[in-house]
Amino acid sequence: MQNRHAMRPEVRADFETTRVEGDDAFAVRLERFFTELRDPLFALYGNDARFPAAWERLLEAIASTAAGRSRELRMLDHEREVTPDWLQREQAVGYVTYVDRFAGTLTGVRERLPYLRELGVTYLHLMPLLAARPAPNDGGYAVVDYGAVEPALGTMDDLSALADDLRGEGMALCVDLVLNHVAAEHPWARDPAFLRTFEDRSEPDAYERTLPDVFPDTAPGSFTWSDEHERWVWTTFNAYQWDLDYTNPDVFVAMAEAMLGLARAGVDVLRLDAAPFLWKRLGTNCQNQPEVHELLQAFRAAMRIAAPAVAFKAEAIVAPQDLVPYLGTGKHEGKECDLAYHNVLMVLLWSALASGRVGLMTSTLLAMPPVPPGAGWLTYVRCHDDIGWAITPEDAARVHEDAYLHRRFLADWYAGEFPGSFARGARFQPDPRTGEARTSGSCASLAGLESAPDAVAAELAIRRVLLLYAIAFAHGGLPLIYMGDELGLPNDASYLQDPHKADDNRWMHRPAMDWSAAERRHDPGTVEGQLWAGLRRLIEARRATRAIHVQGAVEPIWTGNDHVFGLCRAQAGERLLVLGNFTAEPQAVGLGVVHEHGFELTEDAGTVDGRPVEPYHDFVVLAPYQHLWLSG
Ligand code: OTU
Repeated sequence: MQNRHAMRPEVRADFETTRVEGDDAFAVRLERFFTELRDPLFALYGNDARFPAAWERLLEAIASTAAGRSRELRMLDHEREVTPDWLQREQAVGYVTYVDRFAGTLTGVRERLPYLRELGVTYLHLMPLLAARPAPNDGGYAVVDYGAVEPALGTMDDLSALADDLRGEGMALCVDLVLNHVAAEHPWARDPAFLRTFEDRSEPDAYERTLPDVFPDTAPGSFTWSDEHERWVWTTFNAYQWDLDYTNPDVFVAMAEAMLGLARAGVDVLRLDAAPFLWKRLGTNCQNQPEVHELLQAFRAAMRIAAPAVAFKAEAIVAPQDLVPYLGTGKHEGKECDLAYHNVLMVLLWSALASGRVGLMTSTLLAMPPVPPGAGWLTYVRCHDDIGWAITPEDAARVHEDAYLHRRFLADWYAGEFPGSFARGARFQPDPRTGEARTSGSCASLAGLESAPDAVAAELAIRRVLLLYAIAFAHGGLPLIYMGDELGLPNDASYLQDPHKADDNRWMHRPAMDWSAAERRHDPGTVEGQLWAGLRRLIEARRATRAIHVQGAVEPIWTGNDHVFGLCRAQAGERLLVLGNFTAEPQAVGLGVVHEHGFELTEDAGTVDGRPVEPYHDFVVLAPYQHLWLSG
């Protein structure tokens, strides 16, 4: 209340007149989060003549969203306000897929829910599903209408019906929201005030001196000439993805309205695509600017007032010191995103698998800044994007390695070009100047399933997949299963036949669901059966282990064996030790290490891996790629 006196007169009036009839909880939320909404917007737009009208529209959109919430959604708002860790619990397991590639349409997804229920999924992330420009559209990341579903996938009503079904199954729905750019064909792109445009090359050239290239190979540069505007348009990604100008308050409000519309449809989590890029500043890489965090706080506050059940997930694939602020640090603590992708863990898992050594992973994870209270990671092994080998000189120096050489090694290894490599991936956006590249490829193919000449090699590949998933499941975070990994789907070359996809090999790891492979999931004699059973064991192990909770302590440990990763978790008096062998040979760890951390080797330590484990003298011996779970 005390902050009210600091408000400008016209804003105080707004505060007192924004009401939702018969909804006292709304009034409480408005008062609680009002300054969290107002302060960043005043800081960004306070002197902009367009702001008063934009602000009024924003408050109207917030109030009408709240007023339109069904009784059921209001109960959900309340439930999540009293259970703020709903995405952090041991039951939480996510699944990520494209609608069309999984089940054709949104209605098709509804019909496939029994499959997800059987797997144990509680969170479903559907890749971009709003109306997009015709291909090429970057897999839907070039939206023409934020208020409509892509017609080939269904309608807004279908989306609501799916959200209802999911809620009935205890599954949350996450949807992509492309914040940074719109399709060149979007109505907003007709208005130069919504875009960053330039009369000539002088400013673009000045910016490009410090701008990295996201797609250097297929979409070099960050500016595209528009005949329509007769100006250069800012295009961070592809030439048809036009960056929005967030210095304009109308852009903020238009995007807030899009968010609130998805909340109205019953969406539970918004994945904020390309969040780092929202604010540009000359002389910088135009990512992670302080204003981005002001914008995210304001979006968050608007949603908390209108529909507090909805959570935010940041898609920011940036260095740890830039990443953790998306979870709310400093003055934004508790006011930004609930979740962010743990890209560093994902990269380190594949690095350890290729090198067979865990020193870099252990030391880099030990150096990670802690997650702010209340927020959590998303942990994952694969996603729809390439893997960028984000290993810094500081990370490498800690284990006396050379970062550049290690990155090159990983790109070579996962392209299947390094001698002895089991991987069958491909280089993505190679940079001929440095010889570096990112990596495309499905989890199974990168882990050696595609190249396996016989059953023994295939078994090792399956074990590699399960080892990576085991660490992602234990680490602390909401773990995500990328569609197809549960069945070992290999690379898919069919994108090469599609002229709108052929130049983007990320499509090789975006296969269509193979439902005939899925039918083999209960047959233990098949690859599908082994992977399915392995993931089911992991999901059950999570559910039974309270120390898995995201708010629990996460402590990587040195095991005394450079091939075996160790991770301690602790929460509410319960503890977990996970050990993982990253090589194809048996590896021993001294029992002293286990005891020193307060654990005993129990007979059931191998249950989650599915293979027994026995002590050998003063050691525990892990089979190739075996992982052990010890409770304490
Ligand atoms: C995201 O990725 C999506 O995940 C991609 O599939 C899209 O192509 C892209 O946005 C454009 O919408 O650079 O290489 O720090 O890493 O936003 C992928 C965030 C990307 C960026 C991320 C981007």
